[in-house]
Amino acid sequence: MQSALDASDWALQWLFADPLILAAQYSSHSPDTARCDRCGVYWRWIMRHKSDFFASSINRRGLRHATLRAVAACAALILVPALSMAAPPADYLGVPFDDAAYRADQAAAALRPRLPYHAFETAATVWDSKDPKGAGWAGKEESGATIGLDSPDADGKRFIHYHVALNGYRYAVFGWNWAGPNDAPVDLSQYDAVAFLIRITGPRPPQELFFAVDETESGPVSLRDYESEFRDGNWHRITIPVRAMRRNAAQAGPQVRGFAFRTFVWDSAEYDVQLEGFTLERATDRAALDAAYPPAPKRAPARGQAIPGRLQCAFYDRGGEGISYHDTTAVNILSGVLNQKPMHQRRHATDYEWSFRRDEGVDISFTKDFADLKHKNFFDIGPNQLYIGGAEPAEWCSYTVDVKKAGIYKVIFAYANDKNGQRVGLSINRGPVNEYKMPLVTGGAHTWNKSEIGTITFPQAGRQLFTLHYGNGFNLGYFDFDPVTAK
Ligand SMILES: [Ca+2]
Ligand SMILES: [Ca+2]
Repeated sequence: MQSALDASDWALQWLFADPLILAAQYSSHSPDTARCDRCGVYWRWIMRHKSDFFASSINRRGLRHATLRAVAACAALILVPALSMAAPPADYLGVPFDDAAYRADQAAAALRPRLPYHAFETAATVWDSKDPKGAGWAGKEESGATIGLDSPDADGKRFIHYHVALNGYRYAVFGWNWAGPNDAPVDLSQYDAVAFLIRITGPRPPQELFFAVDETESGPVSLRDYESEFRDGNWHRITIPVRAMRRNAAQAGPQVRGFAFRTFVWDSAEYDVQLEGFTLERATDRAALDAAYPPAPKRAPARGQAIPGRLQCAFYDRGGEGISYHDTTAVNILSGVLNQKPMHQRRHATDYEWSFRRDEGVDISFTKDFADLKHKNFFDIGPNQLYIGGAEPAEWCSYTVDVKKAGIYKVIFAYANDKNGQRVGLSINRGPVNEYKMPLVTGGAHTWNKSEIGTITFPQAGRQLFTLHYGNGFNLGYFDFDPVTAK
């Protein structure tokens, strides 16, 4: 285990380093060690050495300072979350990401015909602005966000009205449930599209707005693909084909009780969203629907990324939130938001890089000339390297890997981390998490290093499920697994 507590190392660093960093480094993450043990070790060390402070006539101010550091570090030990021990559910067999198939799908999507304007007809109204039912809700992370029903206007309509003010790098989610837990939900599989009227006003509208049925039932779909000018202050009718919504495999079925909107802002935003009605529609032109959204071609199951070899962090398995990954923000705040800004669509890249898996929760970006290559890196990462960014505590991704030979492998990691990012964890087949401390704090989320961080043992060859656990502060590029000894 890479992270075994080394008291003397701890003590030396303690005197000179930021206790929060130390706490992040050493907070408990071993399944058999309680967090308080760390505090205890730290405290015992202080007690053991306190006489030294007096004996060497270190002034009381110094001792006070040291004690304050200790208290801060102990508090941080409690506050800094451990690496997640979560793993894919036991019945998940692993659906490896197939990059060649992904590229083929993207190319096919670019050639798909647009659906004709009258492709759908209204079939069911589940929320009516004349007779609204249900209740709204807003996520906890917004500041100043409210959701409610407007007073009836002259036509007797009552709009769902959402107001939000966000200051910098924030995620917001709000929704409306028309059916309670004891009410009958709607079987979405009976319909072909969801439709609603929306108007967005305000001094700083969001760059992107994402829609999902229920809070977790489907992956969030960017509205921009369905109405590019939806932020112009006018009412717009948005119709999203059900086939365009990526179903979340973690959820039970197509029974929906409401809908959710999500936004993410990098700077700040203040806007109002009004919604009128919410309908489910059936296709009037099924041939056009089939042409625009053909069924996925049958492909031979991919074997996954091979070991020995390179494992690309962005090539995590298919499956969705809670199945093949856990991410704090349901939208991809990089591919789906940041990299949709024109200035981030660099000339050295293509849509493949800047939109990579944009409709999934894991936050993915690519190395850019103006961010990653403008300064000296510890190794030449090069442009267009896909990486997982937006890393937050307790996030994880799983990979189906094809282990060619059992044995011990060097773990060589291409990463960037600011001073907060210190550990990653790897586990095989939902087993214990091996933790790795970074040999170098690169000093910036776009300053890249590649180095050996330890070893890992694959006890058997064949297809296996591999889980990567990470905390905040990282950008995670790829792992190389080089054999040390092969059985
Ligand atoms: Ca995310
Ligand atoms: Ca994330």
